[in-house]
Parts: sequence; structure tokens; C-alpha cells
Amino acid sequence: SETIPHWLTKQAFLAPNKTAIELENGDTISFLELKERSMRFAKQLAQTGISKGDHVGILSTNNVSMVVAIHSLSYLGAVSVMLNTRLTKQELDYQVRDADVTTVLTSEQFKEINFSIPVKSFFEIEQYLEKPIKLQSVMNLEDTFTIIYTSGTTGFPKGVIHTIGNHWWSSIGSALNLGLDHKDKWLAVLPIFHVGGLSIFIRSVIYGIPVYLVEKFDEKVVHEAILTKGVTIVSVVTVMLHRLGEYLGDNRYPDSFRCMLLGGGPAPKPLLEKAKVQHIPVFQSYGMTETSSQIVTLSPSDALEKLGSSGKPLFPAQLKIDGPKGDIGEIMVKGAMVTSGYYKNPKATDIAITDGWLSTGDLGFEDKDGFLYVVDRRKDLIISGGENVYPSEIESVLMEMEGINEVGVVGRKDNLWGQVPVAFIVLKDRSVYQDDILVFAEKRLAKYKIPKQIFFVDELPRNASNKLVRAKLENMLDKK
Ligand code: S0N
Ligand code: AMP
Ligand code: MG
Ligand code: MG
Ligand code: MG
Repeated sequence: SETIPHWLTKQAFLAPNKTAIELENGDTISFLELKERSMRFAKQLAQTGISKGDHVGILSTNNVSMVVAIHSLSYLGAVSVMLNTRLTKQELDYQVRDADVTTVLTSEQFKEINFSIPVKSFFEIEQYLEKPIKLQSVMNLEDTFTIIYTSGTTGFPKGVIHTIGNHWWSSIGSALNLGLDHKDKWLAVLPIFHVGGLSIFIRSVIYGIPVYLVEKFDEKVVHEAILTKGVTIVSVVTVMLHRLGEYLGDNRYPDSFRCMLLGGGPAPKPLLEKAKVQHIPVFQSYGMTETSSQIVTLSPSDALEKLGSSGKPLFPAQLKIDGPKGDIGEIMVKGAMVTSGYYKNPKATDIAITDGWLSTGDLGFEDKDGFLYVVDRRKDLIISGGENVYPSEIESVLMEMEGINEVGVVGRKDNLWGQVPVAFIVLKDRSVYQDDILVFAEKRLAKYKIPKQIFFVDELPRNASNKLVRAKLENMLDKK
């Protein structure tokens, strides 16, 4: 099958001295240095026995060592399994086991975490001698580069497989839409463990442009970087745009700042209108983990006229709406950036993908010019600050608690996070209190999944077949 030269080796050859990564403290790393660091780290990793085809967990907040580790695994032909740092130990255990991870690499703050497999910090590996092995000089487009977990309506999260080819085509599709300028510098503040953050580093290597790496979101830091560091593109989720807009106030970003790429969830119209007034060049996009980042994006020339639309499918992608023309229906996408499926889960893959078409579960329509408008999310999905929360997951966790009879979870509108989960609970045992439930939940669920409010009720609304009717819970919420 098709191969390409290793992308980092290639860029280090084409533009050795160009900056690959710029840090908040002013340090810069060139493409040549990034390649050499990644190759060295690969040979140090080889000492631990990691080799081609192995699955290696990455548990880290944003930093250079994390980026180096991801590249180095590709030099070994191994796979990075990206782990969300906000998850609890229990949630991580599931993913590590399900993905057949054999070693977990971490930043310093997570090195004490206890998995049943070896855990090594980046720093520890950096102390190893290098094993003199031959590294991959080419990449096979069909080889897996990363696995990233995403929750679903039923059961446990699923590992989305991203091949080299998925990332390659995603990167090319983005450039053909946003254009590429030799002065481009992409600010990365989205977590690298999600595909939105990760994809910035792959684009950087393929395009030969620097990433300005920010370790933790802070509107002041991002604002200053746009104003003084020559940043031209920033990827954000809605809550980040909201916080940046508040901070910007009556000020303006420089004209050289050309793109605020907005993705990961819905964008309320008032927020987009405010951004328009502030001259923030927002490019709305639609995408998901399964599409290796954006697959539909509003192009610069249409951004103002089609406010609220997510745009047209990227050049290598196709879009269709399931149902009569012009009507609202399920959004279907196809293209070389769409995942080939879920790791070790042919059943879920089969349900999701037919003849290359991915059923997204989201609802939308196309206007007469072919612009996509997303009108509703996949069934029951709550998006809080760009993180996905499935009611059924919270419900099944809380149902395990003694003293709880029934649980129904729905999303409540939230001015900061977009939506937050709230729970309706029928108790079996009156001596269970809200605090007990929260303590129980905190051990098992990431903070953003913990219900922000709990309502104790006598019964939950159910239909004739005894299924929970979440729409009725939402109506009850409106009255609270
Ligand atoms: C928004 C973020 C940065 C907020 O986190 P922050 O401010 O760092 O919070 P902390 O200081 O850690 O904690 C403070 C309190 O806030 C709670 N909290 C944190 N995050 C959330 C949350 N999301 N929801 C609810 N609560 C939250 C903490 O628990 C803490 O609470 P207390 O005080 O009680 O302890 C952070 O949430 C963040 O980084 N969000 C973004 C996640 C993300 O990247 N999502 C995108 C996933 N999707 C994709 O990757 C595909 C789409 C895509 O590719 C894309 C997306 C965007 C742009 C471009 C693209 C693209 O296509 O390229
Ligand atoms: P994730 O896999 O975590 O990135 O979640 C992807 C989900 O976010 C999609 O399936 C949609 O439900 C939602 N989403 C992404 N982009 C948009 C958008 N432009 N408008 C509305 N919802 C979106
Ligand atoms: Mg998801
Ligand atoms: Mg997700
Ligand atoms: Mg999301």
C-alpha cells in the first residue's frame, strides 16, 4: 500500500532551521531539532522494549515532551493512545485495557498513577541510553497513528482509529480551505489529547509552519500571543471564544491574525454576532473525533454572509443529508479523513459506517448553496466546554450506588460551558443525601460529567414501554 516519507524527517530536510514549536518562555525548537529529539526519544523508548505495532498510552497536559513522544512513537511504528487528563482513574483504566496499551507515558504530574502496566514519565525515558535501531523512514498511509476514545449513547467509550492517511488528508483538506501563508503561526491551546489539539501539530509538520504552544488555556495569555507573537491562526471551542471575546472588549486583534477556527460543538448565534462586531475572524467548523478534526468548514469568503452555518465539506470530503432534499436529516460524511472504525469493535464500526459513509448521528440541513447548518446533536449528547457527556453513562454509574432507585440525566443550558449535566433521582433509601451521591460520583466520573444539580423526585417520566423520556425531564427543568 501507499507510503510517504516520514513527515517530520521530510520537513526537517526541507526547512531544518525553521521554527517548529515556540514556547511561552520564548524558547524555540526548529524542525531539525524536533526530528532529532523525537528520534533520540524513539531509541530511548526502544530500550523499554516498545516496538512496531505496540499501543502506548499518552497521559499529559500540553508540553513539548508530549509532542516529541507522539512523533517518536511514529518513528517506531507504534501507536499513541491519547488519554484525557480530566478522566478519573477508573475511566482511564477502561481505555488502557480496551486499547491493549502496554506502557503509559506521562508528564511529571501523572507519573505516580498506578496502572496494571508500566508507567513511565517522559523525563524518566529521557535518561535512558539509546538503543541503536533503525527507525521508520517512511509512513504507510494505512498504518494507525493514534487511537482516541469517544463516548457513545450506549455502553462504554470507543477507540477511534486514526491512520496516517486520515491525518494526512485532514491536514491537506484544511490547507486547501484556509490557505497557507509563509507567515502562518498556529496557536495550540486545545488539549493535545483530543484530535482538535493534536491535528495542529500534524499540520505544522506537513505545512512547515510554527506552532505557538500554550500549556493551559488562559484568555490573557492567548490574547497577548495574538497581539504580540505573530500568531495568525488559533483553534478554539465555544467557551474559549466566549472568554476571549469578553477579554478583547472594544480592542481589536491585528489584521495579521486571520483565523479563529471554532469547532468541537455548537456555537450560539449571539456569540457569533458578537464576534462579528469585534471583527474576530471566526471560521465555524463541524467535525468530530471520527473525522480526524474539521470535515466541514466555513471558508473566509463566506464567513459573514452565512453566519451560523458550518460551511461546506473540505475538498477531499463529501457531505449528504439523509432524507428528502432541503429537509432536516442525519448528517452523513465521507472522505479520506474519516476513521476506518473503532478499535476491536467491528459491530460499532458496522453500524456507524456504510460504504464509507459515516452516520454522525447529528441532525442538520443544507441550504440551496450547499452550506451545512447543524440543528441538533447526536442523540442525548451534552457538550460541556468542548467535552462530551452522555446522560446514559452518568445514569449507569449512579445506578450502581446503593440507595438509588432510578436516575435520569439531561443537559441544562449554561452561560459559560454551553451545557452542563443535571440529574433527577428517585431514592430507594431516604438516608442518602446529595453529598453522598457526589462523593460516589467523583471517584467514578470526570468532574465535567458530575451533575451540577440533583433533583430528588418521586418518579421519572416513562413511556408505555417503560423507557425514560428525557424530553419530559427537560420540560421539568424549564419550570425549575
Ligand atoms: C475550556 C477549558 C480550557 C476549560 O478548562 P480550564 O479553564 O483550564 O479549567 P481548569 O482550570 O482545569 O478547571 C477549572 C474548573 O472548571 C472545570 N472544567 C474544566 N473544563 C470543563 C468543562 N469542559 N466542562 C465543565 N467544567 C469544566 C474543572 O473541573 C474545574 O472545576 P472545579 O473548580 O470545580 O474544580 C477545557 O475544558 C478545554 O480545554 N476544553 C476543550 C476540550 C476540547 O479540545 N474539545 C474538542 C474535542 N473535539 C475535537 O477535538 C474535534 C473537533 C476539532 O478537531 C476542533 C475543535 C476545535 C477547534 C478546531 C478543531 C479542528 O477541527 O481542528
Ligand atoms: P467530538 O468527537 O468530541 O469532537 O464531538 C463531536 C460532536 O460535537 C459532533 O458529533 C456534534 O454533535 C458536535 N459538533 C461539532 N461541531 C458542531 C457544530 N458546528 N455545530 C453543532 N454541533 C457540533
Ligand atoms: Mg465524541
Ligand atoms: Mg470527545
Ligand atoms: Mg466534543
